[in-house]
Amino acid sequence: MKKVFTEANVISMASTMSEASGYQCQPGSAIAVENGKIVALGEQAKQLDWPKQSLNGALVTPGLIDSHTHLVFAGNRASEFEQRLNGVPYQTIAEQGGGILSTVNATRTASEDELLRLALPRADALMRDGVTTIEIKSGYGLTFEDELKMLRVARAIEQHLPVNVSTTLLAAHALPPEYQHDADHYIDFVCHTLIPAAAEQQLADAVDVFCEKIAFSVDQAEKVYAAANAHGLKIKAHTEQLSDLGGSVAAAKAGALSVDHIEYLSEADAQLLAEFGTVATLLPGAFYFLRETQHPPIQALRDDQVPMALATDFNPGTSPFASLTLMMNMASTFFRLTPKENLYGVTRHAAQAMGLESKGQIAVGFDADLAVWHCQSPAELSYMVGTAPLAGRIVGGTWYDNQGIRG
Ligand code: DI6
Ligand code: FE
Repeated sequence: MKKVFTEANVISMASTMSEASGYQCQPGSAIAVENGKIVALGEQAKQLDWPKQSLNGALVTPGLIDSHTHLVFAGNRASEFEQRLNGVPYQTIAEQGGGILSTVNATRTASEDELLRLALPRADALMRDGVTTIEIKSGYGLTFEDELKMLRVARAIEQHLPVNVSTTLLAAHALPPEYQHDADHYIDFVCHTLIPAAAEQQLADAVDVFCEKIAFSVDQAEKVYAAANAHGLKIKAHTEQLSDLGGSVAAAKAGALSVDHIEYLSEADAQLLAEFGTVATLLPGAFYFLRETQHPPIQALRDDQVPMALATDFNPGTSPFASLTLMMNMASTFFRLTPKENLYGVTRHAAQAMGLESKGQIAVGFDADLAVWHCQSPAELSYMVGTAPLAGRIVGGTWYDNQGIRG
């Protein structure tokens, strides 16, 4: 339960973006952990007479946090991918009952065991990239039982793999066929039946809405946020992905932790996010896979000091990528984010986007969730893809090597 990790080149992220110290390497440092928490750093940690484990001069960052995934689902959408390559737009496929609804059919049919069997290797892939915490959304069930089933599967991942999972009820992801032309009644069902049940059974930490022309309106989203607030659940939102409906500001006003996608966010609304303290989550995998050309208003977000998070959005339709370091590379190539902004985006800012106050930094009192890299500088994490520089992860104070073997 007590251990000191020595010879660590620590990038703590324990300061805001604008203060320099958090991204400065502290070479040859030490991190003392006890009962899953960081209890001492540097000289203080070295002096403790506890069992020691040398990290041999490896780079140590906070464990990476993937703050937006849809990794519980059945089936795949390779044929839809092929359709799009033959010229059919994503929106048209969605309107014809394909898209999200095809994954809904496959997910409804799958048993809980089957969904878990499919989800575990996806979570494992993220972990091999240094991830220690994953947010997982429902949204492919769209019935009472199937949404709760998805959330139970997401929770179960934590029992099978050394990773922290937070769950999000995304029942307002698409209109289920049972409610066709009756979106308001579906939203009533989400607000008055599903959210209370998910909260009561402690299956959801947060609630999310896909606020878009092909999904739910700002008015409908606001009802869902009110129900989430009434039941003590956090709020996240998919907004301004395909068009500018003003959904981001509506979510921020309702207290959303983050607004995600935001390619079509206006610069004026970017400024409002700063006032509400909402995190702007960028999802470059979906941007890339949909061959989107509209860029999120990065410079406005930067100027207004809106914290930017970065996530995989791992899902079978628009972002089939289980690698957070690939997203870091894409954020730099597509959005010109710096490696420093990327690392904030997958650690400190990602923790903020999930409301996890004890994660995302290497500091006393924080959870002992760390990623250990065969790297000289943190820029390498955004630079080279597929060479797996991960030496291991420390989850709740316990070491796992890059094969996931506990040490
Ligand atoms: N936006 C997305 O990119 C995903 N969900 C959402 O609201 C797409 C999910 C899918 O196509 O299966
Ligand atoms: Fe998403």
